[in-house]
Amino acid sequence: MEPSKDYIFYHKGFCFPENLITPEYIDSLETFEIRDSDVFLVTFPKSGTVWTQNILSLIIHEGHRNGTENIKNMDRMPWLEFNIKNLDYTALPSPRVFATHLPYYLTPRDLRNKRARVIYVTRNPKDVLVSYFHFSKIIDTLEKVPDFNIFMERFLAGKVPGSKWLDHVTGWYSHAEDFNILFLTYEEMKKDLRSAVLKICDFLGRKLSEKEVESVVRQATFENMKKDPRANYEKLPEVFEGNEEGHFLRKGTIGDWKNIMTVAQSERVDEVLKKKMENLPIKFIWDINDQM
Ligand code: PPS
Repeated sequence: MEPSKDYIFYHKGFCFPENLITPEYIDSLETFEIRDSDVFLVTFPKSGTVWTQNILSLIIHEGHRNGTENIKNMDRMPWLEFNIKNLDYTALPSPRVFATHLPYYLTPRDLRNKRARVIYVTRNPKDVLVSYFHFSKIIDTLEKVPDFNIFMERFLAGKVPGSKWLDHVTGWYSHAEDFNILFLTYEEMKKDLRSAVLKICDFLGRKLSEKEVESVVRQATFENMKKDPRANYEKLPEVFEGNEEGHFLRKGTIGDWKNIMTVAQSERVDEVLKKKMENLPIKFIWDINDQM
């Protein structure tokens, strides 16, 4: 079962969701004017984007941290390539933060001149795959694929927005020297959120007091984000169906793949990915009880 052409298209070798972006807009991003203070949060889908967005917002905006501002993360930190609300990005106050799933070679040219900062977050691909499968059931812009096995084969073949997981991650890691970039993993954030927050503060050159760091960490836990309407993506734009069954913040853990994948499916992912993953400078962990 091939993906429906109504849901995806390819441009410059990369798979995009059909209704959220045009090839012309993608091309225009090459010359997107960036500011030195900009931060670009880059991920393959379902790798911890919204989580890191929330952490960034809590670090950068005191009003978010102390609860005096009620601005949703998705409004404050828009998607670079999916400008669904037609915002004027030049009118956003500095520092601007953009989220993006773009591969390294489609990002604004000046990012590759080491202007602005990039934070790249990776997650182990089995949890990405399972999260993606569930997400496809609650979002209008993805084709619903009831059979996990079919979704898995599409994921492995790169026939989903974001293309092949391994290409995305390898591309960014192997071009690290072109960017001013911080690499993080979902798993290290889950295992030691405080250290990840401190790494981000350091990268951004932000000095927070001990109390402020504590406040960021507390508000960025899965449980607290789920309750926070600024961060939980429960009221999403019209692209979502308002589906009662699924939540954007679904499980938020490491190793949920074991609850859905059979041994054969897990081996199939290993067969396609694991050998090549050994070349990446990342220590992947696959279970919440594994040590970093
Ligand atoms: S998207 O659609 O690409 O922007 O999705 P993304 O935000 O990258 O990934 C969604 C998954 O991240 C989980 N999440 C969290 N996990 C742990 N702690 C916190 N605070 C947190 N916030 C979001 C979210 O639950 C999705 O993972 P799954 O496995 O589906 O729960």
